[in-house]
Parts: sequence; structure tokens; C-alpha cells
Amino acid sequence: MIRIRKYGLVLTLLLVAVGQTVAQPKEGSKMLNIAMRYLDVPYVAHTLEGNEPEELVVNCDEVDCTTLVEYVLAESLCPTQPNGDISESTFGEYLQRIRYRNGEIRGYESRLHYIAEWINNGVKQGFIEDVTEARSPETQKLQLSYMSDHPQLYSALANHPERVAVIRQIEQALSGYSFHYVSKETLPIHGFSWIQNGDIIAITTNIQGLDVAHLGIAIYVEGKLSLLHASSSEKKVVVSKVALKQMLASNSRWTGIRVLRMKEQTSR
Ligand code: 2YP
Repeated sequence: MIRIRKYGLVLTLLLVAVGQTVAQPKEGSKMLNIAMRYLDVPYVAHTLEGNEPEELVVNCDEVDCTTLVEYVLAESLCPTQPNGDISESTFGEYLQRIRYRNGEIRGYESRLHYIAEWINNGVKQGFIEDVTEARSPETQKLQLSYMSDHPQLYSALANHPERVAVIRQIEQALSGYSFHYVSKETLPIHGFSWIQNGDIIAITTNIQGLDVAHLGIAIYVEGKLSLLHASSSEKKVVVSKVALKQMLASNSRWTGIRVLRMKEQTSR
């Protein structure tokens, strides 16, 4: 059952400000064009929590780093109708496939909580590709335990302790696998030719038991690879004022990035 809470599309003038001319999105970065519409949308954490029984929540007016990327990806995957609209039901179908294991909502544990599994699911379903796997030789091994180590941080676990064992099984099934990434030391301030406007950027972390600590969308600003993201410090969706390399350098818990790209869907 889809509960459409709010479907606000914030129309935002293209970000052109003195000294911050946004690189014109390359043709085809539909992701970036859609993401730009979310600029200034408030950052609100936990919009998917308190959702018992688990059902599909759509709230495009209050986003965190992950739900922003999910809403932008779901909309980008939808075919655009001649009048520019997209079908709400198609949006909901894609969002469900993005957010839930194999696209099936079977309780809280079926939500793809760890980005490593969120990526695996998207690759398996054919709507994203792992560009880092193809382009970067650097790898890290998954050791996931954050949610089962800190159940008190998740209301759905604090209120239902029996769920922790299921989450732990999911963590253990994913752990041990390696994934490709670009370390912060390797990433140039001007990015790479193979990182494009509109790509999904997952920021990897050295936080014990966690693989990724933040998500955003790649955008080149004056030739520097930057990030369009829902910022918990700025409390809204912004384009980073500094390059992604400088963001990574300023946070000792951040180790590098994974780069994912939306795959055009052959219209069914
Ligand atoms: C995810 O956290 C949650 C999902 O349960 C939730 O915390 C985990 C392991 N997963 O459904 C989803 C949407 O709210 O958020 C994200 C979180 O980033 C926050 C949202 C942010 O920076 O705005 C994803 O996991 C993306 O990076 C990590 C980060 N979680 C932690 O740092 C614990």
C-alpha cells in the first residue's frame, strides 16, 4: 500500500550565483536536473521511521541523504510523459524496488538499510551500475554490525528487540565481501572523466560496523567534483560550497567514495 504523504516538487531556478556558476549538466544527466529541483528542501531525519506496519513512505518535502537519492533515482527511472509529467504509480513502483529487497515489502527488515545491499539490489534489478567496480582497483572488505551493535538508535529495533537477530543475520550474510571504491587520497579535486554529473556518490566510512556514512549526487562546479546532497549540518539540500575532496579531507570518519550510475530503462 502506498501512502503518499506529500509530493511536493520544489521548483528551483537553476543555481546560478556570482562565483558559483554550476556546470551545465551534460546532456543525459536527468538525475542531476531532477536533483536540482530539490535544492533547499529541508533535511529531516527518520522520515521512514514510526511506520508500523512497514509500508512505502513517499515524502519528497522532507529528505535525508538516502531518501533524497531514492526519490531522485525513482523519478529519473520513470518514463517522462509527453506533457513532462511522470506517473505516480510508476514512481511508487520504482521507489519500492529501490528501497526494499527484491522490491518486496516484508516488514522493517526487508528495507535495504545498508547501502552495500541497496547497491547490490539495484545492480541485480538492472537500474544502477557500480562504476567504481569497473574503474577503480581499490577495494575494502565489508564488516557490517552497526545496527545490531546500536539497536537503541533505531526505534523499530528498540521497540521490537526480536528484530535484532534478523538484522544480525543480514549483516553477517553481507560481511566478508569486498567492494571497489576510490580512497580519499586517490580522488583528485577535479574528479575523474569517468565520474559524471548526476552519478550517485556513496561516501565510505571507517565507523565500526558501517560501510557508508553519507550519500549524494555528483555535480561539477567550476571544474571541481562537488556534491549535491541533503546536508544534516546545513539542514537542507545544498550543493557543497567546497569540492568533494575537501569534504572528505575534513572528516576523519570518511575514507572515500563509491560511484553508482542510473541505467536507462527500456520502456516496458
Ligand atoms: C539509513 O542510514 C538507515 C536506514 O535504516 C534508513 O543507518 C542505517 C544503517 N541505515 O532507512 C535510511 C533512510 O533514513 O537511512 C543512512 C545514514 O545517512 C543519513 C540518513 C544521512 O547522512 O542523512 C545511510 O547509512 C547512508 O549513510 C549511512 C547513514 N547511517 C549512519 O551513519 C548510521
